[in-house]
Amino acid sequence: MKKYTNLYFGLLGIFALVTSCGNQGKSSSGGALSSGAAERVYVAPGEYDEFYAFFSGGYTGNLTVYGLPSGRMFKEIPVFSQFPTNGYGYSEETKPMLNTSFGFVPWDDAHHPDISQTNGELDGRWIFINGNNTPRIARIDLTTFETAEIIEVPNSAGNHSSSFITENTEYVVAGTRFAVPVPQRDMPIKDYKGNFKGALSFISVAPETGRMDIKFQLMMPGFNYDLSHPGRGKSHGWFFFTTYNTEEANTLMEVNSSQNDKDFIAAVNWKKIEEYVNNGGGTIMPAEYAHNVYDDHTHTATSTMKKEVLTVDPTKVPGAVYFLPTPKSPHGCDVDPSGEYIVGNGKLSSDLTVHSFTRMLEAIEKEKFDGEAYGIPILKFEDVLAGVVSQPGLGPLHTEFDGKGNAYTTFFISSEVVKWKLGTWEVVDRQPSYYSVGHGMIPGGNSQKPFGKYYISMNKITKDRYLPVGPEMEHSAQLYDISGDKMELLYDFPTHGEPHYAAGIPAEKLIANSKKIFKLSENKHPYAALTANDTKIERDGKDVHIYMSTIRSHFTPDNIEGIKVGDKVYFHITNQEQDFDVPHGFAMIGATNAELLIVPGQTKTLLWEPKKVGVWPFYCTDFCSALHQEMQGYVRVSPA
Ligand code: CUK
Ligand code: CUA
Repeated sequence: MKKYTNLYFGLLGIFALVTSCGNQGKSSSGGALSSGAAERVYVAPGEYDEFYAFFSGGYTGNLTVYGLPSGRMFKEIPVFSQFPTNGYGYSEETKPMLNTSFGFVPWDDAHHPDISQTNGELDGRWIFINGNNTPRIARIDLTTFETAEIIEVPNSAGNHSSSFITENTEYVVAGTRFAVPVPQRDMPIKDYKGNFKGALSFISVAPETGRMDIKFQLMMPGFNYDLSHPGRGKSHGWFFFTTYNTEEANTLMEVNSSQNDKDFIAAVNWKKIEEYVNNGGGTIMPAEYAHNVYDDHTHTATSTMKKEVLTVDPTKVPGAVYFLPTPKSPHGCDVDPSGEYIVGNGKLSSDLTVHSFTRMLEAIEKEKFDGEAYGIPILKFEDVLAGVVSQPGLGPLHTEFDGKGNAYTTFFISSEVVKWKLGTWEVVDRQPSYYSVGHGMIPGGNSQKPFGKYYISMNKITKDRYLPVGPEMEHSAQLYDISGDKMELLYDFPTHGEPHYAAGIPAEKLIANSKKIFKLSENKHPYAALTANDTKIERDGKDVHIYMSTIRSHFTPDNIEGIKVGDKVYFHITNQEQDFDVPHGFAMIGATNAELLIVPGQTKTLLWEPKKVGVWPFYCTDFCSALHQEMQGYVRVSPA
């Protein structure tokens, strides 16, 4: 115990050293900047980037879209958070997206995006991302770049080992970081050990629509499930999860959860469990969770509260789950493109551990076990080990693959990216990162076919890389060219929120299916004003529905009378434009629901509850035409 505590504090000391060198005034690129770097990131005006990169926003709850190699930010896609820029989470149509069993939760902590795949290759249809805090998984439609669906994950807390997907997008997986009582109940915290559960949720994705549904929850022992990765190729059908806190400590975690020499990677044969549940296995449990779906034709989300979930006890399905001992609180869990190697990065280990899928199967076949934990067989470390990358750096976190036999592991404490060879385990290159890198990303790095041209490091500490902007800096990404033998640092660019991970895809795979216009003729919104004749005002008790249209450069109607203090006024605004990229905005004085941004063909609704008598203006917030400043109107509010 002593030993590891010392190692841990020793590492912290080195971390302080490494990060403090950023304080010495002027930054340096580290001397590794290659010649011609500028040319290789330069995308001329009017030209397009080669890749899209989707960065998680961390505590912004959103996703940001960047181009590579330019590092230009194209868009922020609202997912789990209210977004004043376009009224997401404020408009009546989008509020249901943020509904949960805890009520309306307009925020989350989004960590890991993953792009859908077909036959182990990126297909660019959807991107999934997890909400850690109030456990949720979102699906974003990559034809519209809009959040299409959010499903809450019950019996779970700290939905961290998500949202990774299997090679035909059969499942998106969600694993709980915090073990919790299942079902939730009033019980002493000290009774954690042996009583809390770690739910691993397998959420099926419908092949055509992408619609998510929790197929089953595997009720694992109460460890912390940190990260996960699907098997692929030969290991398709398996999923791997790193665990820490196999000590099952519930207090003073930084000491008490770091006692064991090895924690586990849990290998889950989901095909076997799928078969088991398809044959009627498992137990249906009451569980409340929201399922929110956005419809592109009504332009409206609906939220349904589900009442039960199918759970599976892993000890009831022989051969379904094994534990692979892995040193020192492994964080990242990454499977290489061939599906053979499972890399477990022990945060507090000085070596990288690589397991072999083939050896794992052989050991299982021979039933060579080293005891069990809660009825789950533990394999022998030596029997599943493929190799060790010896002393590559300090504080390994995450590994990416270039598809050319190389792996790239981030080291938080020694603040660097280390390139090493699969099979020989030798370190072949290293580059410093500025500073303290978390994840790295290679476009397609989670698939069988990575595009090994660029590597992005997502750095936790920015310090002196940009002009100071007060005590809080945006985070920083760095772009490396990895097409040659050595990594070359090309470029720094700031990122928004706290990107934990990113997913990249060749631009050409998305451009072909990109949607530019919602057709007015396909608008099925119940309050749409599709033609000039459809605009009207309807009163129903205190509710007033205004069917309003907008087209350059006026609102219809633009003078509204007959409204009283205490009314609920719904402005249902249809943008009748049918040109690409001509949105109109709508803002009302004193409205607490932010504003709307209505794209062509769409209808969106702002609820306004007038509090004061008077004549109150509204206007278009998006500079849409030469007569944008004329896009305005008045509402007369009379006493109740
Ligand atoms: S975690 Cu953040 S650096 Cu959420 Cu993927 Cu490792
Ligand atoms: Cu419409 Cu400005």
